[in-house]
Amino acid sequence: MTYIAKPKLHHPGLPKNALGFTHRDYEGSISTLCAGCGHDSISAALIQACFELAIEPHRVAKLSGIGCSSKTPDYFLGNSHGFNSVHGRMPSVLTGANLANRDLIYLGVSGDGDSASIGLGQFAHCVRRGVNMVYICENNGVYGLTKGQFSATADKGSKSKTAVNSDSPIDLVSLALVLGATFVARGFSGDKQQLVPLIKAALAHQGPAILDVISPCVQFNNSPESTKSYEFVRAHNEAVNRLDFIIPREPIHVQYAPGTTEEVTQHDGSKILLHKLDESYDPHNREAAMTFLHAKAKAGEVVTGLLYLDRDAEDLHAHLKTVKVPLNRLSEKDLCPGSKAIDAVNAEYR
Ligand SMILES: Cc1ncc(C[n+]2csc(CCOP(=O)(O)OP(=O)(O)O)c2C)c(N)n1
Ligand code: SF4
Ligand SMILES: [Mg+2]
Repeated sequence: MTYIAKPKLHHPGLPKNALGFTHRDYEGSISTLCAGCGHDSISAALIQACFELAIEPHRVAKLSGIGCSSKTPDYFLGNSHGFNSVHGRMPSVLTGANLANRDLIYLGVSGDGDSASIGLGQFAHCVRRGVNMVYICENNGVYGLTKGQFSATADKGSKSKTAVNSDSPIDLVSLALVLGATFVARGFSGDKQQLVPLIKAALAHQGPAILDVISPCVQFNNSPESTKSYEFVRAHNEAVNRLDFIIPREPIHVQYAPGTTEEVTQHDGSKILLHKLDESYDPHNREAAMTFLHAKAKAGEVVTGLLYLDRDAEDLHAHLKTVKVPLNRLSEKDLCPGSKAIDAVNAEYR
């Protein structure tokens, strides 16, 4: 319960990360979600990823919309910045915050209703603009918070208590690829081993990192035929790769057979060891990724893993050529160069 504070005390033997923080330092309030909700597993994966990366909590800004999924930022990183925006409007608020202060790590947390229904336009524009962020959609194919209406990712033909969905679903991963996202992945809340390194790699990515995480709702849309249920994903999960994520200061200890593992260096020097489960799958080919996803979806498979990565990604600040100093730290002198400078600029257009 959010009003019950977690005890501050913890076992003195809890492991500490490079900053001397324990896992507890990355937790938040006690969750009010239903027992078994996939969203809680994603919060746990986020806590583990940030603990292992030794991220300073005050450097993270969590932004969300409205929904059970959008409530979750209260349940992790209690010492970080947080902003719960309006339904479907998280991306524009995140974009504004990112433009004002490029020094923070931006974590957008949303749901399938929040992102693919009311917020579809906002989702599209923040991706195509290249905002540097990790965007997690906790995808259960339903409006959980408002009691089970179909969202825009619900399967065609799926049933609620009162209706059958006749609309075609939107696949956020395919959409993110079309829109130019430079890091695209799909995870499953029931597979933390796959999800934690995906989150870590996304956090290190300098650009829009889209993570669609299938996160079953145990109250609604939970039939075995639903492509967002535990049963379905466990039976049809086609993982194309698995990752080990290595931060720049860490040596690589993992042994791997050449040909089956690819070492990918990101802009910040972090390395992704990509263990290929499907050798034919190339996560650097946007067009091939789209074709592959469509073929597998037709065959009833749910593809998970790192689906696309652009190693040379650039973010919105690079596109706009903004200064390296965060804009909110510029002084009046920097922002108002004086009438002579303005006259010179105006003269260029005459
Ligand atoms: C402008 C506006 N329209 C509708 C709502 C009602 N509403 C609240 S949450 C929600 C859907 C949430 O679904 P999703 O984003 O998938 O989150 P989930 O609860 O499934 O995690 C809706 C329609 C609202 N809060 N604001
Ligand atoms: S209604 Fe569904 S999405 Fe919301 S907390 Fe319960 S299980 Fe999770
Ligand atoms: Mg939902």
